[in-house]
Amino acid sequence: MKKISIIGVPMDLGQTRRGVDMGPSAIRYAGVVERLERLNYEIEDLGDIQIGRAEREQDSPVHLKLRNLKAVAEANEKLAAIVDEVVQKGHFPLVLGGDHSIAIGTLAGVAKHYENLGVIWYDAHGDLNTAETSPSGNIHGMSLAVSLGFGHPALTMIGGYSPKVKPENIVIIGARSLDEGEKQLIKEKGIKVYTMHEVDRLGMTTVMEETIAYLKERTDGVHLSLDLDGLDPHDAPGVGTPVIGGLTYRESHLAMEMLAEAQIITSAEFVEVNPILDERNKTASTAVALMGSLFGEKLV
Ligand code: B3U
Ligand code: MN
Ligand code: MN
Repeated sequence: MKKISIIGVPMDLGQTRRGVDMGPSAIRYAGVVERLERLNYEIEDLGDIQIGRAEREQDSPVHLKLRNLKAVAEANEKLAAIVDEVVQKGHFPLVLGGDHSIAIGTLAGVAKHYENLGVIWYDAHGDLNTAETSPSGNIHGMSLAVSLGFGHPALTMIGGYSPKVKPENIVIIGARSLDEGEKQLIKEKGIKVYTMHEVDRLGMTTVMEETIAYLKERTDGVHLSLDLDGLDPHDAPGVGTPVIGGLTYRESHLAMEMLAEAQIITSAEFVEVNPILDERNKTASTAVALMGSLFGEKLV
């Protein structure tokens, strides 16, 4: 596929640290369009989706358990519709976040085009919480659960259908901070997870070989949802919830290169870039470099 449509989602309402709404801008500033054009893709930048306002506790009875539910749901409905159109016209949707709550909309737009959409969730976290299990009430920690059909119907029913993905079509890579409820869901549903323990034991080459083989055999398209906090904070300091002991810059490039070689990725999003917490736009630059590898950039 030679045409990529970029969609910016300046969402910061799925968590409580300001600044992640400037993620799309920082990623564009780091040269995403030029980088991909050099690889001979035709790039259409659709600009940014409009995000509503933060809500207050007195605005909604569920606010403390599902922060900014209405605004997050509305933005994701819009995102789903745009992503749906992009896929319909045969372009590759590349979504720039914004916090990880936007995966709800991206997946809602993409998943209806596949019988068995695969998902690679590259993240320090599982994002498998529900209002009941979440320690924070932050929706960015719930987006994968929502896409599996677990959570508030205002979120699970975005795009008019649920679920978007099946548990057996998901691979989580880089996990090292999982809440009790998330661990339970992983066990109950048999979700494939490569925590940092497996990455260290097997090495990234084997992790990706296994991931690719696993997804190739059971899916007809694969969405890459890459949370920059999957990387170690040394390499990606500009994120809202850094967790030490993460995936390196080099491991991440290798992962992207292996995905490019396997030609299995049909949509992608890069999320949680927060330029206010960053060091000289390092995290956005890393995101763009990883996109380069994902779209086929070679060292020689
Ligand atoms: N699991 C915690 C923390 C968290 C999830 N995603 C991020 N942080 N980035 C929660 O709030 O659900
Ligand atoms: Mn995440
Ligand atoms: Mn995360």
